[in-house]
Amino acid sequence: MLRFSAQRVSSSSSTVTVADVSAWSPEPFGREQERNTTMKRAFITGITGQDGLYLAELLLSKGYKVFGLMRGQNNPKRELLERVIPDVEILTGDLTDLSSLMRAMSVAKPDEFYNLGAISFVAYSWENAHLTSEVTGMGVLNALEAVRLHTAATGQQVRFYQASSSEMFGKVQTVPQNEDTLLWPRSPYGVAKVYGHYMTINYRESYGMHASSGVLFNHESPRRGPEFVTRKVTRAVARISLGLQDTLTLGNIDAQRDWGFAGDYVEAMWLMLQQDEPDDYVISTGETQSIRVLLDHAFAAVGIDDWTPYVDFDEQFMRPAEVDLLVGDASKAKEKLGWEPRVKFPELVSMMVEADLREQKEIAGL
Ligand code: NAP
Ligand code: F7E
Repeated sequence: MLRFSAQRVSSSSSTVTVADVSAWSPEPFGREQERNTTMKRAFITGITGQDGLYLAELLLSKGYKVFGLMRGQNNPKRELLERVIPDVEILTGDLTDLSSLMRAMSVAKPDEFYNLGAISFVAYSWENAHLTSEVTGMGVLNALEAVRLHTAATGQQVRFYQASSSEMFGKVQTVPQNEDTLLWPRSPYGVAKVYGHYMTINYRESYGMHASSGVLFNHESPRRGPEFVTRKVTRAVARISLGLQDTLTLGNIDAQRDWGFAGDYVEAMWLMLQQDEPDDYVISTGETQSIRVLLDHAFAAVGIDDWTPYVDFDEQFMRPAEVDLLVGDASKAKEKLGWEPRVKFPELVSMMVEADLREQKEIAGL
């Protein structure tokens, strides 16, 4: 194992606590739009994921009847859904099975369809490229077809949101990236997202569907899966500070990402479907940080200034092709949706470390 050497970048003190996170309730962007959504029906694929949970909470708070698609015959996240969002009606199905989506549509009869389901872990997509293409790529076609066929059969108009990704920019052709930046994906996941992105545009242009694509940059939260680098770091930092773990092993810590808070980003999804016209929008903070800076902030949150003794390098976490730098330009979303991110990077990291400290103390009985 190799040790990293720290490149010191300023870290900041924590300002947001876990209590702040659970108390986080969206100040509505555009109250007029909110009043008009009473008793709308929404259908969310990927309901068990980070964004699915935040979006369901947001829509419930706006008075929606929410349906969520859950896959598998005994999904271990059912208990989480029933505890956190008990008012959501769970429907079983899979993005690779069009008939299951059609059946779910006939029950949900949604006004709005949010397609968040995907195999979303980029590193995994090289080892499971075909499956990733089926779920993250072809799954979008199935979702669009389910909407098209449902509308043809019932006459009901359904607005569609596709969870596109900054990973589509890959080997970035401009800095910062906006809606006009050439796509150059660098992973099977990125390629599958490009397919879904253009298929969404194609259904909008071919069938006049109200189909919008949110090109979201990385967004994180205490609900982020532990395989992603932010959560991997904040959980390890919590465990190290509690004496439950000695070191943390990472890959390329020089990569730079534009990290925002998932709670802010699901608002942008909803806003896109409230517009008269469908469109594509970049959603980002406009600020980029390296993983080194993430380490600075996360370790500083538990009072450790020099993280180098705690961080190791392992080749297994390097990727066959890396996305070195992402930074988005969300000015179109600001201008047309009135959307802006509210949680800054230092607050986001503090929020996640605090949540992991609580969770790890509880698990360890401390
Ligand atoms: P996540 O936490 O990984 O959640 C992915 C969801 O997709 C889970 O609910 C998962 O269900 C579901 N899923 C996986 N395979 C499926 C299948 N075959 N059929 C139906 N559902 C399936 O992802 P997230 O962070 O919430 O992201 C939501 C969406 O935004 C994804 O499409 C992701 O690619 C995209 N996105 C995310 C980011 C980000 O930074 N978070 C940025 C840009 C775009 P299980 O729980 O059963 O596995
Ligand atoms: O990696 C580097 C890694 O896995 C971020 C998904 O939500 O955002 C996410 O994809 C960076 C990469 O996220 C480790 O090489 C170093 O450069 O947290 P990540 P991602 O690949 O950016 C996009 C927008 C999505 O759409 C995706 O669905 O961190 N890195 N060492 C590491 N990454 C991980 N996971 N683990 C490491 O040990």
